[in-house]
Amino acid sequence: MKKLIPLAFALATAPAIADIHIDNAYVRATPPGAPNTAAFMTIKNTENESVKLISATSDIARSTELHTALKQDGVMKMRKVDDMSIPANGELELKPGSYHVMFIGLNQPVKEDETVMLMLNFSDGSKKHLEVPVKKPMPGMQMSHSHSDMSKHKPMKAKEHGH
Ligand SMILES: [Cu+2]
Repeated sequence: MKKLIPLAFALATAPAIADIHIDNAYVRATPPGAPNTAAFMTIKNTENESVKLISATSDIARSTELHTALKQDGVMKMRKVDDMSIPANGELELKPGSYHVMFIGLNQPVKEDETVMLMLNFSDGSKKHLEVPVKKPMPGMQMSHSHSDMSKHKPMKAKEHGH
């Protein structure tokens, strides 16, 4: 019990506003008629205390939720979570097959090269207002790493110099 007192005191007197950075954020483009999509990003916390992402809001969909995905009996399933914890001096990667921000009930298709406004709310009271670019999902991205390796080595020889 004794250890809890100094911590509570510290929190009450000096609320730490975590230093949070968002990298590589994107929203997955949808085909026409798709009801849902998701946003992915890396959330970096450079403070000495962990911080939680507690909610997200946007106006592109009926609701914006925090989700994770896990494999159950060989099937990928999504589940709503109350929050996502970003460790002290660490990062949390939101990526396909793992944590993501879910947009449910899209008001309109989300097209490549558009920008989605997204607000992230953190447990320390801070907010991040993001303008997230929309990108097409890379084919085979989740299937195999060898595909993405190959894309780095585009066959330059395929185009011959005519003269
Ligand atoms: Cu989801």
